[in-house]
Amino acid sequence: MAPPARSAPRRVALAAATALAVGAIAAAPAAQAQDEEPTNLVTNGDFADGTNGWWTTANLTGAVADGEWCIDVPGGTLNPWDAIVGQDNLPLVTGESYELQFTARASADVSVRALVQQPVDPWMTALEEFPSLTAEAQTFSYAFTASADWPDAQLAFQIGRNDAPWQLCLSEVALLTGAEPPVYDPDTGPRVRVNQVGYLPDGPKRATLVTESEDPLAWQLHDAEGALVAEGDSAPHGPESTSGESVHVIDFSEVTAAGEGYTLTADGETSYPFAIGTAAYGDLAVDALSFYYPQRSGIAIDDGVAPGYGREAGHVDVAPNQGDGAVTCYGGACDYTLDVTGGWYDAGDHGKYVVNGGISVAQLMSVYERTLHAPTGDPARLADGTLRLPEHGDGVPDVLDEARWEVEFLMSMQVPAGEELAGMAHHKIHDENWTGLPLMPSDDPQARFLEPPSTAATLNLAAAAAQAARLFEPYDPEFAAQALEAAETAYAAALANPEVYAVDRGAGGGPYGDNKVTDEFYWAAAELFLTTGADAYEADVLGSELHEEDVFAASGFWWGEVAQLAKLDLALVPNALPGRDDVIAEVVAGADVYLDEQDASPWDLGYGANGFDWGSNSAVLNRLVVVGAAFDLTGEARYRDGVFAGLDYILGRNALGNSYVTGYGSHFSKNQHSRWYANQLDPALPNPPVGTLSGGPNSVASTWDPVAQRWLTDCDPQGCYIDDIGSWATNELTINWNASLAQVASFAADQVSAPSAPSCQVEYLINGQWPGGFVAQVLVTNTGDAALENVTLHWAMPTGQSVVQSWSADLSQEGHLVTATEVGGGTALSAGRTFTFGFIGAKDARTAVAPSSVTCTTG
Ligand code: 9MR
Repeated sequence: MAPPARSAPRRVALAAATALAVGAIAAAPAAQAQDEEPTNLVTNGDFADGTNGWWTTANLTGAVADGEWCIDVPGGTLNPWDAIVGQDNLPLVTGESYELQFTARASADVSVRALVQQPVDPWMTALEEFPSLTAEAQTFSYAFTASADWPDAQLAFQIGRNDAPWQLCLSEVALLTGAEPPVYDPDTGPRVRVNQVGYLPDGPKRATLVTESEDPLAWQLHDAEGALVAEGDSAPHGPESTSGESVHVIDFSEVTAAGEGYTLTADGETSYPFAIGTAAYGDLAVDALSFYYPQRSGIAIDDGVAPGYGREAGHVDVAPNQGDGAVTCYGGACDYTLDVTGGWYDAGDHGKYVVNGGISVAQLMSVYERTLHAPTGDPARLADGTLRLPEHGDGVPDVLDEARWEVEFLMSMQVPAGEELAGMAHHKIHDENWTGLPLMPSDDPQARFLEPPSTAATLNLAAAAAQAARLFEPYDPEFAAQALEAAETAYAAALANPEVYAVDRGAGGGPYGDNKVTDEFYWAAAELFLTTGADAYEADVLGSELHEEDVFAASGFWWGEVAQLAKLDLALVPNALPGRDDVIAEVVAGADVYLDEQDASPWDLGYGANGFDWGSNSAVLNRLVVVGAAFDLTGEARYRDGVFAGLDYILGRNALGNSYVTGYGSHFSKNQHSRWYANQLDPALPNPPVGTLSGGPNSVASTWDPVAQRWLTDCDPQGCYIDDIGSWATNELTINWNASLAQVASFAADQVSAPSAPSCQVEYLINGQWPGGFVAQVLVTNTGDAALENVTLHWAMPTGQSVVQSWSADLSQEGHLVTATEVGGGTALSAGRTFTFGFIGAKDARTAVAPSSVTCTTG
């Protein structure tokens, strides 16, 4: 990456830094003195004059000796800012670079927070660092460039948040003008960029070579033993805008032999190792879904279930938590309280937001629902006992257990009957003010409040609870009925209050504002239609202005744009909507657009032509969800291949050579912004669990967070990312982003083996229906040359239908899945022959439809 372009800095002599900021970042090298001397803005930084010029919070005492100020810090404080030493009135000038230097030692190993910031709310920071102090004195040195004129900036060392008392000794503090601007020089690894996890054996295999060469370059693929497996020439592409690099594409798709530890060499560089094989995708699906359990609020996390992540329950009514058991509205806006314990923490913060909870849990439920209906779907991968969560043995697929944790929370956010806006959902619940890092959920001392209800949140609840109702029906009909009632009440309340928009008071939690809710109305109507088949919801689906609109062309889906979720489910979940084929065609056409954009990119990255948004990795993955849906709908291999090629970018084939999934690949994100996976700030805390997605590059990040502001001032979009816990705008973890990863990983995990015996062809006919019933006929034909033994069929029963009585096969149902055995009386199906069986089914008022796919197994 090119160094930031700036007006010529004044050159100064600085003492060499002996301690550096995080990982890949190095402060700019000390420059030679030229004409201008640096000014030290700090008064009495050598403590020659005692503590003159300095202030502390009232809980600190100290003494100066030999130019060192030693301060006794009390234990038992929770926030970094519960104990501060500082100095005010430091004038900062826009565009000027400064160097903060100090020497510090501590009686215990602690990390503190060093800030140069506004002295008043909103306390915007020009510099935020977390130096780790030890008994040995270390000199720290941090450069930054001011992006605003602050005549009265504050230097603050926040030293609270420790259980035990300790002593800090500070000396030689200086804030020098005329510093070299900081340079971000991330470790991008080998210039041969590959998917560091694995390529589909019979799928596309491409790598991207970063090189200035204009001519094709020779490449060699070696196996783990170093044997040459294949070779060829790269295809020059030239400059590419999202990366700011000149690149070539290397295509080794011809190699199909599965194996671990392959490497690709070109232009004198050898890639990180990778597999040809999909084994890792099964693990990735499990890990991406197991991310949610330690993200749960209101329950102790069992270390035996999630090793390394055990912790006390967060936000139950145990001090210092004030608890989510009886939460009232901010500013006394209501006279009731709600028990909103449970749910998932949204992200690295302790807030719980209905809008984002809704899309996240919907995507998780769709992971499960896809396995029911897609031809390659394998529900066994998500069965009871498959994920790292505590509800094993309850007979319910684990992914549904996890989803229920959130759906119940969403339902608890509903305004009670009899109150104003009854049936609406409160937009969010979070702390009065933002908490600091690190802070375990169980240590949060703040009051928490319900924020006002909104139409968007209400419709998110309606959509998610409606989907839950159809998925829980066979496992827990009582809960399914409760969820449906909550969904229908919410939908009615939203119709009665269609323009109640979230108001953000700008403190303590994310905004999640959304003033366009036609898409949420459409989504909720679609889910309610799919679950109930009711005419009123069908009419609302067909009547939505979005039903006729191409909702795929403009952008992918995300928490603020959910119309695609409606179309995806209308296309994928069996139903009798008039004109459903048009919806299916629209999904496929949307996938074609995404795929065309992806194919045009030398990174197979079909995203980012207009810059990279907050959570760009989720945007990339959500587009792949659409491409995967096109595969499920058409069976055309190019869509499946597109999903895998698109995953390359997430897993390391990118400008930074970084896999954005913790624990996957050779070089991966691991310092995501989180108050409790805050290992970067406190070695006693863990990094995020394996399978955690980072938000990813954000090309306007520098307008948002202080770390991005400091380091990402001159980045090309793909490079606007830093694996630093302080960069919430590029490197947070969230429930919605991991849901995107879970959907794509689960799709990938299902492509390992063909689920149907290839020569077994099934036709499923509904031969007649009447109020309350239907008759179905199933024909199984052996299109191959050899006899098929023990033909067994599986399908998911469409919502609203059940088997009553069958003939010429035995039908049994478990969960949603019907299994037909003894087909043809259990005899072998000879080549070219057909078996037929049939059944009478019961149905609700809607038209009975065939399942989306029927799987045939033999042998
Ligand atoms: O993901 C959200 C992104 O789309 C918004 O642009 C951004 C600013 O409003 O907020 C993001 O969501 C954050 C939320 O507000 C608070 N919890 C952490 C979320 C991820 O950074």
